Amino acid sequence: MAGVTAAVTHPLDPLTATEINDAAAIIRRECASMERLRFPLLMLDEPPKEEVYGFEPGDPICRRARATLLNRADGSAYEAVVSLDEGRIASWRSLEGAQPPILMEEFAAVDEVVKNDERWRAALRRRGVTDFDMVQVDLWSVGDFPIEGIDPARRLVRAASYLRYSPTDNGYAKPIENVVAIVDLNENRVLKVLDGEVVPLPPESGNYDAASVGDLRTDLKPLDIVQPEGPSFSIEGNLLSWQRWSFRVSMHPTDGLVLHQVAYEDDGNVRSILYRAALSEMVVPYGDGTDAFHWRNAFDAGEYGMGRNMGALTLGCDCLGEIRYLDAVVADDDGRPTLARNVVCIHEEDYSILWKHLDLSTGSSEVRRSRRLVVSCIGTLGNYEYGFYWYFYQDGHMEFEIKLTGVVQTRALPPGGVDDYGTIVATDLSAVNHQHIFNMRLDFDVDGADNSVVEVDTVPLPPGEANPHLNAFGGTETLLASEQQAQRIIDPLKARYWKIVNPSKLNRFGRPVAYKLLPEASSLMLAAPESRVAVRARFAQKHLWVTPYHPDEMHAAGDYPNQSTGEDGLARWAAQDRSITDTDVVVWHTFGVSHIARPEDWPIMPVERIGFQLLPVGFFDRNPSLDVPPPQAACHTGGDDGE
Ligand SMILES: [Cu+2]
Repeated sequence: MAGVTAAVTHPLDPLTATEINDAAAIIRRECASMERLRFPLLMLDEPPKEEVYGFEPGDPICRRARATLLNRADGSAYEAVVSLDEGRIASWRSLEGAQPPILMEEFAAVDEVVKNDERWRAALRRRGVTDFDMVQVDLWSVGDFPIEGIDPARRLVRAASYLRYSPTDNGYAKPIENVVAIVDLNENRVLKVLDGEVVPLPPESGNYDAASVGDLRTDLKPLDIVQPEGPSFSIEGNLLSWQRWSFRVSMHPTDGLVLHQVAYEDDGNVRSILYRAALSEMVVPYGDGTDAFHWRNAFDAGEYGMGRNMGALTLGCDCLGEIRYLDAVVADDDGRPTLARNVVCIHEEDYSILWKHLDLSTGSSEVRRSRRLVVSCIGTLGNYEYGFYWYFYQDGHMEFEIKLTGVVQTRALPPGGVDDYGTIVATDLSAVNHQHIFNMRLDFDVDGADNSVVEVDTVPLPPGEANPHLNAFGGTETLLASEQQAQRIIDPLKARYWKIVNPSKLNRFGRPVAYKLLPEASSLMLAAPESRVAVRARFAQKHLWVTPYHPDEMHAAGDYPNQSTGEDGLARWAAQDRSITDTDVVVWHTFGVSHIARPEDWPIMPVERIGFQLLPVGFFDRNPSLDVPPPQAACHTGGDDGE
């Protein structure tokens, strides 16, 4: 099988096109009787951590593929691990009661099957819509809301409709209100059409393309980013190196952008920080109580596949400057490799000052420019765009940011009507209240695998001998010893953060080396804890969870949230209350945006951002960026008499 792994130089390299073909062929051979076999997921089965850490260049690499399979003929689903070296299925299990994520072909199928349904056509005619080709049909996962007369074990989606007068129109300007089709995906037919109150189409256009806008600004002068000697980073396969940082970048069909083995070279030693960092799940619950909306909740990672919905990025548009791209080879619904071009963009940015001081006694000043490395990708999930941005800085800190943009989800209002659940953004058009709640899985290995997590609050010291003037304050540290103790929320008034420490690696001050997770202020799930969506997204009840590493625990709402009832995921695992001290910990961070739309979010939403930072705390002995050179002579002299 040497040919299979010819292009593979590291155990974490994503599956090659050949490997995807081989894995699918091995599975198909075993499943010859399944006429409508599909591959909702097919990707690298990530090797055990010990194997990765023990790997030396040139070592033989054991390659396995992991597939989630759906037999559309009977709705049965399976999970298979394929040994590519041995050319056989290494493990196989039936996924009783689980619905794999929605297939790409199902999006197209739903459009067709809905448009051919007489009940749906009648509902549209009742609203004066007769040109069905101009209707945009959006597919929505169904969650686990009971639907009268329909067996929840079927593979189901709902479909909402929008009218376009021209093919390039923004359909969300014209929601065809109160018409919802329920579709059985395996049987390819509409089971039911909800046809509620008729609401006229809102009158205004929501188009935002340059031709529709017309009068464009004319006072923008060119801004060119020039790096005459090229960028300062290097890419070897999936390994990226820049300014002492190194890490592996890949695209996972569910998680999207994945970083592996994030490390920093400190005085010749490559020191690990994170083994793996990626989105584990996200949910977009809508806060509208009506029949046409209350069920709308998208688990965009597990139900639709964040990585499968990444777009190709364009130079000068999505990224500016001296750009390098990474392509991804992804398996399609039939287990065939397809090339997703330019899905990851890598570039450097000037980011203002890194540090500065003007010595007032001499007038001399030292200042350094901050350069940051940006690794980004942008997914389109229905009406929304999510940009995922990792930033690496020269002082050993890193930042993760999600940029939210796209078109807000809308409903049509009766003429002159009001909306309790949203913001009116155009005549008789409301943008519905909703949240975007993300969960990042951060598998820390701070200077080694065995870490602990400490909560730090900055609080006043109690009055008394140590605080006679009542001004003293400090950081109080609480070790989070077990999974139950580690379910925490933010507290901005205490400047709360969480430190991931290595208890057996002390710095020169005798303190364990650490990185801290600095959260931003954000709300948690606003739907009641007993609501269907909250039960299915229990990860959204806390900002912080910590678990001991387990290879099967990858996704905060379980591997298969589509039509799930909410049993699987973080809350279930953490109920074991396992010890999380001085062990291989995984930190799960929940954060999000509670989006009450502004009129300015229409017809397309300017980017809103949310994220977190990871900063070294005693990981280095001092500011690790003293050796960043001044960009020009004037930056480290200054002052008339400073020379
Ligand atoms: Cu939003």
